[in-house]
Amino acid sequence: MTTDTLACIGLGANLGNPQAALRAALDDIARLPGSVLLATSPIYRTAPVDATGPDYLNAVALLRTALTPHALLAALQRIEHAHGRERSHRNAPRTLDLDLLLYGDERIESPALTLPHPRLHQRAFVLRPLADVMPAGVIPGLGPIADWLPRVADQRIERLDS
Ligand code: A4P
Ligand code: MG
Repeated sequence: MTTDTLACIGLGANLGNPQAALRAALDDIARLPGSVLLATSPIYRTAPVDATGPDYLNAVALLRTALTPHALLAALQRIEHAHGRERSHRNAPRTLDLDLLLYGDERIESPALTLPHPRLHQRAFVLRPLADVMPAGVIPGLGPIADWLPRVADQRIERLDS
């Protein structure tokens, strides 16, 4: 068995205690079977994109994993549920949202799992923390992360102090 696929997970929360939710989720991600947490980005405060409600806190985790992409997504959904996530409608405010952003150079297009995450290159709240953990990273089919960052410069995002 190899544990050689790099995967990136996007974390977001804008209800309850978002900072506590992100930290607890990072602890859970660090304990995923067959996986090693390699890096976590700083936490950022971000303006809601395509959504209303309070500002979000967002971060990205980089791991090396032996889980398949579908098994990893299922594990992330279990973590969301454990943190009280309720899906009322798409883009609804949430206590915790975990998205599988990248899984190696895998490209998948299905409703249950699309890779790379279809909207990641349009969003500063993903691209900034993604560039922190993978400065030289490339989005399969789209090119270097660093090339997309200037295109989202109009989206409000600030690094949390603590
Ligand atoms: N799904 C397909 N591909 C993936 C993937 N790569 N990762 C499916 C995760 N899930 C994936 O997701 C809906 C379905 O997408 C799931 O059944 C899964 O099988 P969801 O998490 O239930 O619903 P959602 O999060 O409301 O929708 P979605 O499409 O994930 O929305 P986004 O794109 O995550 O946007 N603004 C700021 N500042 N920060 C945020 O974090 N987040 C959103 C949500 C909107 N605006 C935001 C933020
Ligand atoms: Mg989501």
